[in-house]
Amino acid sequence: MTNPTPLRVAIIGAGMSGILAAIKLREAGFTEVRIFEKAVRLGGTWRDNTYPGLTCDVPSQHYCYSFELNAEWSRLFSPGAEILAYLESVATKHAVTGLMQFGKELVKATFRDHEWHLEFADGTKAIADVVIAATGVLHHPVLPEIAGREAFAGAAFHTARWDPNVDLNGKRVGIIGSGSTAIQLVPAIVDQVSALTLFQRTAQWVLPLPNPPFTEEQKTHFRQHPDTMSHAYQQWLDRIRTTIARAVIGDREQLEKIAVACWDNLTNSVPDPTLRAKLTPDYQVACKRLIMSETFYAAIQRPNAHVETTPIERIEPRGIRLTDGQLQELDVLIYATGFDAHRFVRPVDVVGSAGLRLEDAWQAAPKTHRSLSIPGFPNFFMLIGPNSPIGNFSLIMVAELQLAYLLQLLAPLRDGTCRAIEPTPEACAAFNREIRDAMKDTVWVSGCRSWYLDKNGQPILWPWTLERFQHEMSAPNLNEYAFLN
Ligand code: NA7
Repeated sequence: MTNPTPLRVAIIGAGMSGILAAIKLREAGFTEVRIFEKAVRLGGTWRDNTYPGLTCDVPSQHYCYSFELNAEWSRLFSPGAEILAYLESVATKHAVTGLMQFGKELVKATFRDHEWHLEFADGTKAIADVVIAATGVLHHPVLPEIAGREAFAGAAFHTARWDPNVDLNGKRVGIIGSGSTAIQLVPAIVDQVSALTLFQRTAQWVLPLPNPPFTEEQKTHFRQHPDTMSHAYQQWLDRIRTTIARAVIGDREQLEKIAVACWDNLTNSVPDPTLRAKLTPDYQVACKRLIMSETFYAAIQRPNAHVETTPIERIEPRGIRLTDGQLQELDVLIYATGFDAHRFVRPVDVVGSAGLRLEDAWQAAPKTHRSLSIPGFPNFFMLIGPNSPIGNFSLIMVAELQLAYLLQLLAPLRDGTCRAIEPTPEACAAFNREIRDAMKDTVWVSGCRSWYLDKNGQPILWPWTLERFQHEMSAPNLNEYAFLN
């Protein structure tokens, strides 16, 4: 059957996965594709984060589109600005920037009469047959609930809202938080500031991965022999797949190897027993997202750096008051306090068939069928949704696998066999039961606080191997879906 009118696809978000969706949909012959982006520029997390020291914690030769390998990466783990420039160049090369509408913040999406009615913050509206939410995971910065936050007299901002106009030279700078962001930021600014205080609530395990530059000879070689880039892409994937990715889902031997490497790194790098004790985590390695840094321990031992582990009482105009009564005086306060990774497409008010609101469907926790779709929300799909394999894999690779699955799922809509598709409640419930049962073998539930865990303590990750994910994404099982006319 041939559908006389082309499917209208609305992609929400012009970050890594939105760009990918547009490229692949156009390649597959979809002609009515639009990307609605709330910001004024594409790039998602790589647009929003500009703090000094920002790199991706997945090697660049693998953190890229498999169909756009890049010979120009400057380093093993390239800086954020380079990744943003890469995304811009890929979008331009594949001519999808013209599909983007900027300043379009989706506030409401309602499924009515087989169509999605989209409403934007600027008062405009649009209609689509299919919505793909490519809204990212680490998108909503979290500011800590600490009394007096508004009282601070100096400059204060979240790392994802970096203020380039604040000069850190010679300033007393405080950083709250000790996740990947803080650990990248400390070495980048410590030599610039007069005093740096890291307010650490929880110590981190740190794997000492070096970040060497690629030489001009290497880059020339990559340009002349593109197969070496494909080889490197696959090699990194294999390395991640067989080490950290196995360790976190129950491979004790791999976990032990990583634990030893982190422990050796700490003991070899931090001779002072008092500081070492402060920096020693009291939970299993990789329970929180593992931190990769070869420079943090050296940086935090500079004479002007200090790790503060006494809990924060409140924020005052002159600095941070600790629970022991001490005041740490600061000129600039930086919140490296992470993101709300559990909102997904929310706060968009998504209203499915029969008036079902996503906020209500997800009241207990965000649940999807195979990370992509939700019963009661026809023709609504997500990329990097709940329970995607986000732990240490390249999210670009993950999105590529999901998109290949999604394209197959869209086939009956496109050829007019049906007008709407949604997963059955039974299939979705079975998938989530399996996920929940498998989580008990993972390191993420071994006893630590992390952004991986939802409010019920359930990880939002994929508890199995990459091979299983690749297999499941290779073709949809159509028995898991309802096809509506
Ligand atoms: P993370 O990894 O969520 O880290 C946030 C940090 O902020 C973490 O150390 C938290 O301590 C700390 N935090 C949060 N709230 C508070 C309060 N109220 N008081 C003190 N400390 C607080 O975010 P990142 O931006 O570093 O990294 C996010 C991801 O980006 C990362 O995993 C990579 O995938 C890239 P806690 O550990 O909860 O005690």
